[in-house]
Amino acid sequence: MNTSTADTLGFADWMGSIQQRTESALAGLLPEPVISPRRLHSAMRYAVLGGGKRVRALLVHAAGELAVAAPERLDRLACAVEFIHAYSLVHDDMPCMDDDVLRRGKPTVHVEYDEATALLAGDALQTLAFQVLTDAPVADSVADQLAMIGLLATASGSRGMAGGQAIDLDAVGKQITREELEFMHVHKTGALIRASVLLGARAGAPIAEADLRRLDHYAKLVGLLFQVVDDILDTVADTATLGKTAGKDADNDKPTYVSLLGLDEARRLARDMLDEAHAALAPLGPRTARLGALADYIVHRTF
Ligand code: GRG
Repeated sequence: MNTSTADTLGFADWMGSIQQRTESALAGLLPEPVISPRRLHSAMRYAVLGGGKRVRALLVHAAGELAVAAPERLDRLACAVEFIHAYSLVHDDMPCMDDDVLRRGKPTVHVEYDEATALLAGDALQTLAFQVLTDAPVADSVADQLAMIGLLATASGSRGMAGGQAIDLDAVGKQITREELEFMHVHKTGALIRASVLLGARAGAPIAEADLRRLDHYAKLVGLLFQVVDDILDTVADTATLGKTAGKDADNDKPTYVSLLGLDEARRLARDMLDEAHAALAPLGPRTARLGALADYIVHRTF
């Protein structure tokens, strides 16, 4: 699908087509399971393929369309972000962290394979994410491409997602303030979502600084919004719908937006943040319709 075809699609069809092309791109970039070490390659494919909403890939493409970026570049960026995301889920589910047995409606990687394989599959997915960003152009200059690789590294590392996960583990069983909860989620969940938007936006024609700041504000809100809704769903949805164990946060005595604010206030916060996300996009005009629709989807999703 080229960009002009993408322009003519309604949101649901566009979303389906990006999810499909992301699945194919991921399958093409992952090592085949017949290549040695077979068990590790099989576990990597199991962790990544055949599940997941591909929210981060959708954000890469929606932001990339704004910059009229080549769809092939966006596929590569979307895959890099989805590989990092998949690695984080594999490690998060392990007994040393959340100790969960169900993910995307199937047994978690350490249950289906074993703990050592899950650890290695996560490690290898993380490095594969960076390898795919060095194998082909995703920007107009090498300097821009290096900056984009740096952006993903920062978003994934100790000052981004991994740091947020460390704060999350430390918060178990503790009373924390709303500011501390927000700080944790801006890093744990928000950093990679924010990176998805910024990478897409930087893959094509230059976008004015002021517009990039607006997109960044939108991305920060959407990252946090994603987590507020995740906390609500963890409370109100069932395991079959979520494809992961419901009520896990309360069981693990983890502070969440629902435990801190209550369900009604958490829902109100999600509505307010959604309004603010739309307001951040408004000055950029109708070109941001898909980013706006994605924010709506993130709030109204059921899993
Ligand atoms: C292990 C370094 C490291 C980090 C783990 C992201 C994360 C940090 C842990 C995941 C735990 C969790 C359930 C966080 C809530 C938000 C979140 C990332 C949910 C899962 O993302 P979705 O809903 O998953 O986009 P799919 O399966 O649709 O891709």
